[in-house]
Amino acid sequence: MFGITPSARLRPSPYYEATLAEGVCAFTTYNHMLMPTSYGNPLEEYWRLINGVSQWDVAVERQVQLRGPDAGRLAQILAPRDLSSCKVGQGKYVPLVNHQGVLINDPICLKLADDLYWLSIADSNIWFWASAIAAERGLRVDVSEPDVSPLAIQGPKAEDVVAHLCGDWVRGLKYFWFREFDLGGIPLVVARSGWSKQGGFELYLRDGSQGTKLWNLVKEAGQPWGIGPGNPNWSERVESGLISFGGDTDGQTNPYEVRMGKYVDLHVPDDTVGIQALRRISAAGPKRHSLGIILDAGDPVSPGFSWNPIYKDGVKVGDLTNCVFSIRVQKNLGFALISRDCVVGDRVQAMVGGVMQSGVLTELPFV
Ligand code: THG
Repeated sequence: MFGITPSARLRPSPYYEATLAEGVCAFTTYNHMLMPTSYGNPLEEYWRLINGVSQWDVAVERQVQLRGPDAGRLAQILAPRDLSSCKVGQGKYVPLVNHQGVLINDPICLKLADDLYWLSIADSNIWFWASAIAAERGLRVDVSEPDVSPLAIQGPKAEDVVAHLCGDWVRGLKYFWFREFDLGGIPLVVARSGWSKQGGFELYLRDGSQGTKLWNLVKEAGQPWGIGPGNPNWSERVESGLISFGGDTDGQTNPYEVRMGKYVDLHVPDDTVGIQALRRISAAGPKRHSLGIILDAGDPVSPGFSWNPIYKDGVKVGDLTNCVFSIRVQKNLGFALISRDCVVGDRVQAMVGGVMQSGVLTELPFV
């Protein structure tokens, strides 16, 4: 169809050569990098994630490193979730908001040491944000983007593969916890995490020159379990109700509207960015909420690039922020960011690809 013009602005991942060798055939951009989105066989890639094990180039999940005596202070100033109980070796999913309480990213915060944190970010520039806030508040902390590139291993067989590769200790890792590990000269952080609900691990590679080597070691270790290439899977993530920052959120979305209220602690210190706004929003009650929508149409629909309006009784009540044909449900499923006046069971219409579709609102997740 069309190609990609190489440039230093659009950085390839350390796994780029390896994914080309696997037959990658589509990319998206994320954090000014390329991320594989297809190897040409969607059904095979989907079922490999659901029933087996899949390896993903997710180097685009960049780390914003906070290092110095005030690293923990800065992390808590940036994140409206209580990090005071976070242990070295533990990760926590944290919403980041601006001063108005609007969601600006949803990273995993990893505490590597008392003076060393990583924010493993979604698609927005938190490096600028964190360094500006550190400077304005006069904090003793160095903010940088280190040479760290996650490779995800996802699916019910992922634990067997990672145990085979790194040792049985990985079986004891709790969700979002991690350990530093040297894999025959390849420096890694091994975490139980990943953007699917099928279970798995992420290997944070700390030396970009060894991307192909790591990819091939994982591929080799996974052979007995039929490992193959994949990527964050759109159908699985919608079925599982996982939010995509920037896709399911806009310039007005607060955490309460997208089922992230449980990751906000209103008692964090008053100098946490956005906490005053979140206290107000929480007290007043958010105006929108996220529900699932199941379209009646049996054939896959094409939602296009943008959000699609949702109507009830002819009045616009919200937006369809994504829509995908679910392989397990065999229906078009989507997320509705919609007025709190609309509830589960309501029948609504959504304009998708220029066609008015009917559907019903449901709880999330779907599966
Ligand atoms: N891995 C790493 N970095 C990342 C992502 C990742 N950065 C960007 C993006 N993904 C961050 N977003 C999410 C969103 C959801 C989850 C993980 C990262 C997730 N959520 C579970 C859920 O919603 O059920 C559990 C969260 C919890 O209860 O604590 O796993 O994938 N390195």
